Amino acid sequence: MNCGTTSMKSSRRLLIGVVLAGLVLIETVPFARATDYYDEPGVRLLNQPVSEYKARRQKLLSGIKDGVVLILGNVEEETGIEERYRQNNWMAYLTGVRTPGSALLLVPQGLPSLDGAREIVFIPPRNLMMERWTGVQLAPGDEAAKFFAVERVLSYRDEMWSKLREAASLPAFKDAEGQSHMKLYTIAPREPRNGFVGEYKFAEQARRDLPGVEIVTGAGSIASILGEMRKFKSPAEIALLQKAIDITGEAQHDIAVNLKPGMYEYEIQSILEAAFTRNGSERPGFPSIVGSGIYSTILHYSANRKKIDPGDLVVCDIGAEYSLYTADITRTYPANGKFTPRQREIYQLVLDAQAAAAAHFKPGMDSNDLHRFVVEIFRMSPLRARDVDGKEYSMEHFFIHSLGHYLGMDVHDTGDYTKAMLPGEVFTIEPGIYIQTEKLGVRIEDDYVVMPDGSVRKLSSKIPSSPDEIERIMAEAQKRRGR
Ligand SMILES: [Mn+2]
Repeated sequence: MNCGTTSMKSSRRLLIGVVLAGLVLIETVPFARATDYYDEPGVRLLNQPVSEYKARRQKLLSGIKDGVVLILGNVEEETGIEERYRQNNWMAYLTGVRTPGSALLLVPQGLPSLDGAREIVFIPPRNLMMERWTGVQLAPGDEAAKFFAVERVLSYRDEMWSKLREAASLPAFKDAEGQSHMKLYTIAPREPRNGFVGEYKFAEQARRDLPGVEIVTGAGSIASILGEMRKFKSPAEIALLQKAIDITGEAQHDIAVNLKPGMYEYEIQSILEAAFTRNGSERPGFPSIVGSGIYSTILHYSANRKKIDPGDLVVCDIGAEYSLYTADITRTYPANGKFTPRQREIYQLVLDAQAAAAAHFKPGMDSNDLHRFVVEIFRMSPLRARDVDGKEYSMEHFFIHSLGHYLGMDVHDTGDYTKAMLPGEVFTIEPGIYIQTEKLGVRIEDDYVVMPDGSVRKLSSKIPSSPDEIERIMAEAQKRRGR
């Protein structure tokens, strides 16, 4: 964002003035209809059936008897100037609601409803002056309730606090002295951290304004219940992940046909992220890693500033996000289109280890079982390399991270890694070997789902990873470029 900085600043000042003027106009305005532009699929609600969201809310509540649940959505900072708005994963998972500044209040069965409602979404009231800047907003009310498939959509935040006070004063929560002992289950950090400041402040205010109410945020609270729920992907979620993976495949293809020595890593980044955007991805699910030469051995290198040299390997660890679900696919390319014999033997070992791990999976295993299996494969290999200490080691010495992770709305998705992996869980297998003394790093990462029969299916099987095929694709592209 280089040009236009000055005008951006003055329009921000203007915006603040307009917002103040607009406050007097905040009220329910009747004419936001289904024909408004933001009603395109995937713009207002995420791309899943509302029945999915409802089922998740019911499942969450099935274990809660002694209180209510309040989930806060993300607010839009600086009206879209600082960064693009993204709903947080908890709110998105339970409602699909994308509206900035929203919240969800849930009352379990067995407790009295709040004026007939157990599922209430709060969204900001419409503000006509603001809408000139942010677009038409859905108003709280019956129409929004129908869209979101909840019983009420009320006004954030005044009505949220009045509903919380109403819940706390239910007779079911009161002791003989009339003091409320309601539990309020929410997701909030102990300290205000990046991205969770609103949640932290909410918990603080709840402690202050709702006397006697116990705010439950710690371990064993809804964050861990929801975290375990999020591990299992429904067919609708797997379809979104598949879309994210396919887009990432397009990006890997564009890397393979454009990569050549003399380019900068950031040029490759721009090519792959263009493929993301062109194919409907909203953003990269995590910072794109394009690491060449020595940086192929640095795991979370994402500066992407180096010039790519002819003999380099280039590790490209990337993932498109689609409707808030992210892929995570790594390919390693020879910069000049051909692996050296040394690069190829390391590459083949990593590729074989990945295939062996997927084939080795059996129901009841956890991710650690697969990790140990791959460590053993590397240990048994006859290959050797020297580390920076001058000593020679077998290959498991150069495999320094864990074999994989759950994948979903977070790239390192939620859930307990010590538990056996079950059908519907999506995870990565990404063995890697990183030999700094040879500036040689290889990582190959694909995305898998556990099938109902307990086998493992590779969701990214269409994205080439065999060294022969990578060399063939790169050679054909070089021929087309005329060299
Ligand atoms: Mn990964």
